[in-house]
Amino acid sequence: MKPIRIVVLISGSGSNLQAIIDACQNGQINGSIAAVISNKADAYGLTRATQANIPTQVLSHKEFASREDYDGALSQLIDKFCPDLVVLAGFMRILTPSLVQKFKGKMLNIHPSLLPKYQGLNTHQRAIDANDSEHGVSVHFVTEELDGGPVVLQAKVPVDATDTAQTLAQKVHEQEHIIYPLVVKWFSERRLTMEAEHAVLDNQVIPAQGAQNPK
Ligand code: NHR
Ligand code: GAR
Repeated sequence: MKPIRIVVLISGSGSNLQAIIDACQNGQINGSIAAVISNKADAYGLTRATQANIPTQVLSHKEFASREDYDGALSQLIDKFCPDLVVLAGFMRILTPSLVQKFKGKMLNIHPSLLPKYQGLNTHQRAIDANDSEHGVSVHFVTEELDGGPVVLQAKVPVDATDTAQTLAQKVHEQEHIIYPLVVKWFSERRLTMEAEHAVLDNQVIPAQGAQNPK
């Protein structure tokens, strides 16, 4: 099977990027990262990419007058690398409907909550404030609805009485680095698709809480 080409979009530390780099290198994912694009010039993930000999690009949203202009430039930049899959890994800019449409079924995001709970930002503090006993992370296909696309896989972590947003984020991160490479592996094996707003794995529609017996 032909290895897939992946473009990863980041804004920050890139620990999920690192997990995907490692999974490409050890053969878990049937593919390679063609480029890493950041909207922030000082994102540590750019250093991680360079260390792995992956081309990097910075496209700062501050240099564009509107979201439409930025996403037009971003779309062209992504296209240069001819990706089969675009992975949002801590990318912090909301994408316009036209960009999302263009990569429909080929764009994944990792969001630090048990969706549909806590769409948007500041999820760890919101889970603590709500006294939730469990929290977690979701990988989903990106659609026009922010954090609203079909869920592929979730992982749960317990919320302890002593947890702060920081300690909870750490626990969630450990799970992120397991589930994101696994989902990209499925995509690389052509087992995972999006059909009519549903995520489909091995020809079965994935339920709202994500795939249940992931392998
Ligand atoms: N775009 C679309 N259309 N759909 C999604 O599901 C998207 C998306 C873009 C990013 C990641 C998302 C997350 O996992 C994501 C999913 C940024 C914001 C945000 O409010 C919200 C959600 C996500 C990413 N960004 C501010 C903005 O004005 C900027 C915040 C900042 O720079 O710190 O774009 O949570
Ligand atoms: C991750 O926890 C991811 O779930 C979250 O940002 C972190 C990025 O970490 N994503 C969002 O909050 C998207 N709005 P990383 O840069 O180390 O991969």
